[in-house]
Amino acid sequence: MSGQTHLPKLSIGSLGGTVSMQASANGCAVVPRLGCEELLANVPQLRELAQLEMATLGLLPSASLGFAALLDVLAWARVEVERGAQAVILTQGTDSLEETAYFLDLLWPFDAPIVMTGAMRAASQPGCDGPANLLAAVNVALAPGSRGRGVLVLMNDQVHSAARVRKTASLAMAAFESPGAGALGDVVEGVVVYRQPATRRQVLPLPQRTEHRVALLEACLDADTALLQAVATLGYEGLVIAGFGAGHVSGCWAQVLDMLVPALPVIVATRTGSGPTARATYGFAGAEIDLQGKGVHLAGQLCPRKCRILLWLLIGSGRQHLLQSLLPG
Ligand code: DAS
Repeated sequence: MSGQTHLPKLSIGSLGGTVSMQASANGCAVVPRLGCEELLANVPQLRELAQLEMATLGLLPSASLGFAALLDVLAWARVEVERGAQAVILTQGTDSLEETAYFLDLLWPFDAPIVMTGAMRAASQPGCDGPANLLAAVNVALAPGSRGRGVLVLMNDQVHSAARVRKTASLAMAAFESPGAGALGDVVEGVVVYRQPATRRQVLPLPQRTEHRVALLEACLDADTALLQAVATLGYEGLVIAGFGAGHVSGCWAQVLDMLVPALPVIVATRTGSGPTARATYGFAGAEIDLQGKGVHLAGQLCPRKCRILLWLLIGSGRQHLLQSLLPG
């Protein structure tokens, strides 16, 4: 590292996911295998761009990450920035990336960015995208325009905000989008081009409690109310519903919400994947006007999964009263 001391410092932590996956032999299925150093060995150009601190923080498929693990990742990233890292890069599986990025973004207090990336093709597959994504993530991490933007997701040469990014395809290489908003920027020949300036961010305090649970249910045709009714008795402290259309539930679900809302915060979001919930359009039982009258919070642009994370963090720090002001219209 001595010949590189003029280069900026970056810290890279790896958590697992397809980017780290390999098959043990031809024809075998892939599983997480590569630690951080092995991942970076496939991208030798990185050493010409930055002094790299590397840490293998986990080796999991991203569906098995959890809030406790993310709080540990956050603590690690804080220390790295306090020790002089200009930015932090995290690699992980793409399946839960839209949730982990938002979780970390809500808690990240620094101007130094966290740039998260992964891969759609495993490291042992022809045409694997992990090395290109890592290189582009380093470009994003080093770009002055990335400062003050919180946690960013880099996939397929596009930079997305943590609050809007979603995985919208199961296996396609272009699997990430920010529906309704578009990407924040692009990486073009190694240069990061942002489409808009950074905006003011709201950072939440660390949760004091972590044992509480928030349920997420999806409204669907002819659904009974058994699970919905059980939410309070099972000890959940908050509920998110991925509602129909512009934030709607059936008449029978609306009746159960009369009983639930006094007991716990309830958010209704849209299950459509794009667009906001309505506020003042529909007048039937279970539509947004009826739900707001009952004290239900409407999610605005925030997708159901991100709503659950926001509510969990707010309950954990005793700040449920801020919920409505944090739901983007
Ligand atoms: N689908 C995989 C990925 O893209 C698995 C995972 O999320 O860990 O990384």
